[in-house]
Amino acid sequence: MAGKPGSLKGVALISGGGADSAVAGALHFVQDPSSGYTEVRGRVSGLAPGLHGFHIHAFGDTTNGCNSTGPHFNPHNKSHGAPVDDERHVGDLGNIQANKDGVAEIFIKDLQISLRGPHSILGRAVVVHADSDDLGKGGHELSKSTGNAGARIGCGKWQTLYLFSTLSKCTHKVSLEFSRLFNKKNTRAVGVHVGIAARRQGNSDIVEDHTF
Ligand SMILES: [Cu+2]
Ligand SMILES: [Zn+2]
Repeated sequence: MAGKPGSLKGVALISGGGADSAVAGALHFVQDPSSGYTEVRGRVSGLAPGLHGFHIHAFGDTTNGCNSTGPHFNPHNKSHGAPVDDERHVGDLGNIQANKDGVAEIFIKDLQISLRGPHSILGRAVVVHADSDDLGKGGHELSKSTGNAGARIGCGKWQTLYLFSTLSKCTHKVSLEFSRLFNKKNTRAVGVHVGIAARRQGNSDIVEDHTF
């Protein structure tokens, strides 16, 4: 899907809520223009082993850490649920599972989150929680609103510079290369390097090169 003409793409970098948090990750979102499915791929590290609630929250505002990202993105005024439920927030992506090393490999395909249109998730925030999301079925007073997934331990928002739509009528092949930049202890992503290459007739020219 990644190379399909017209695909919409987004990248969100996840970092921890607190200064000493080790939670870090990068997530790639690609939406197929014909089926509407959005694929989420990536990894988040620095987690406790086990399940962690994973959502799109309403606001791409991290000025007060993950707490300023607001509630789950819910443009249709529904109750919290599982990704497979009809009754769910658009932002309900369920849980991600960290292995014994605290690393969660993520691969999700979802039809409700979209990178375009009036209910686009772009500009909002991706949030990882301390606890598992009960998918609305835990019987807790918070089950129907948050899945009772506990503290927000990591979050990230999209950077508009990373967003582009593959040109469908262009004779160039455009590709993006991302690499993450880490702090000295290698525990926290502090930036990303992006190279944008346009290829024509077998020649590759880096046309843009950015570090954020
Ligand atoms: Cu959440
Ligand atoms: Zn929800």
